[in-house]
Amino acid sequence: MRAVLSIGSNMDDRRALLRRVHAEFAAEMVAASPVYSTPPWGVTDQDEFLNAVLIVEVDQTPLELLRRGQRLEEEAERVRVRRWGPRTLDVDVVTVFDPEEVSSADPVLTLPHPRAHERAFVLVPWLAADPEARLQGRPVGELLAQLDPAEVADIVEVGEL
Ligand code: A4P
Ligand code: MG
Repeated sequence: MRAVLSIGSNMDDRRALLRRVHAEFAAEMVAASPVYSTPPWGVTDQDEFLNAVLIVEVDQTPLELLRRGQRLEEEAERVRVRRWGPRTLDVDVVTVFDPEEVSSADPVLTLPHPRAHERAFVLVPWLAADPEARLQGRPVGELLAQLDPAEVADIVEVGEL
């Protein structure tokens, strides 16, 4: 199956933490976005994030992929303090194609990720990694056009992964 992963960090050596995820999936990588500096979304009194999107082709189930991401979070010594709060590493599964796009309302793994469509820090990198990207049939560029332009303009490219 093909999966879109959103990775983010706003603590410690952020770029090195994102690179660790990239290294984990190196052999399965279809495309990777550049790295973006992004203002915190949700809880705003915290440091800026670095975010990126990876598109991977894995021989795993969606749940196995989620667990693999969570293992990387644990290896980054992520501590869950509060929802949407500061974190060394977050690995979210944005959506999965197997070969059709998978839908799941399971709270353990909701697909597509329920907030992906409203997050410029997910959509901007995803579109950079895949100009043809679609979420539930809708072009990602179209979803981006519906967001606050100021929010989109705040997603600033800061080099390669
Ligand atoms: N879960 C369900 N569906 C998924 C999915 N598609 N991908 C469950 C990943 N996890 C999924 O996540 C809580 C639970 O969601 C997990 O047990 C998993 O089974 P968590 O990572 O433990 O907690 P969290 O990340 O604090 O909560 P949440 O709601 O996942 O937060 P988000 O939505 O990940 O937001 N601002 C910027 N600029 N950049 C960011 O990367 N990230 C967040 C976190 C907030 N603000 C941000 C950023
Ligand atoms: Mg998360």
